[in-house]
Amino acid sequence: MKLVIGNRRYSSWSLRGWLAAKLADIPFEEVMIPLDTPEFTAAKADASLMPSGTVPVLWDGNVAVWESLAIIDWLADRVGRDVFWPKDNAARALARSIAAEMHAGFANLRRHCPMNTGRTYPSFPLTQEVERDIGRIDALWREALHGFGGEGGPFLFGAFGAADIMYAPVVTRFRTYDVLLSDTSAAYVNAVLAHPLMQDWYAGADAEDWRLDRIEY
Ligand SMILES: N[C@@H](CCC(=O)N[C@@H](CS)C(=O)NCC(=O)O)C(=O)O
Repeated sequence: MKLVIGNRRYSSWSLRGWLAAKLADIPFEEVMIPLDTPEFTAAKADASLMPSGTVPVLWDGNVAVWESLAIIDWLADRVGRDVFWPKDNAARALARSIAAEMHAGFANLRRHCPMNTGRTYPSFPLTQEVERDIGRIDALWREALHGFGGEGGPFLFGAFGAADIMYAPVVTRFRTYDVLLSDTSAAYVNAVLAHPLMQDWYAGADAEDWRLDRIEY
C-alpha cells in the first residue's frame, strides 16, 4: 500500500488517513507532499497520484481510495470492522454518525482554526459560529464518552478507533487555539494527544521546516 499525504504540521485530513493506515497495521509506503508548494500543484494534476486533487489518498495496489472516511472503510474491510468500529450496535451507530458529521461538517471551526501542530495561541478569539461548532463537538464527545467510553480505554468508544481518528485533528486545534471545554472533553483531548501515534505524528511535524504565512498568525 502507498499513502499520499500532505505535510504533518498543517494537513488535518492527512492525519486521519495516516492514523487509519497505522491502526490497520498493514505496511505502507508514505509519499508526503507539502501543501501549497509547486510540487503539490503538480501532484494535484497527476491522477496517478491524487485522483481527487486532495490528500490523503490510499493506493492499495492499483486501486485508489480517497476521502478519509472511505479510507477508513476500505481498511476496515481489509483488517476487520472491529479494529475501527465498536462491536456494540448502539455504540457503532453513534460512532458512525459522529464520524460522518465530522467528515461533512464543522466548516467554521475548520476555516477559522486551521490545524497547526507547532503553535499555541492563548485566549485565541473565537467567533460565535466557531463556538457553536465547538459546543456541538463537546456535546458529541460527552455523549460517546459517558455512554460508551471508559472501560476499554480513554477514547470515545473505549479503544482508539475510527471516531477518534476523525476527531484527532480537532483535538490538535483545541490545543492550538486554547479552547475551553468540559472536563470530560478536556481529559479526552489529553488522552488523544498522549496516544503514541499522535506523538509520532507531532514528532514528524516538529521536524518539518515548511511554513505557510496564512496559517502562522
Ligand atoms: N474530504 C476530504 C478532504 C481532503 C482535503 O481537503 N485535503 C486537503 C489537505 S488537508 C487538500 O488536499 N487540500 C488541497 C487542495 O484542496 O488544493 C477527505 O476526507 O479526505
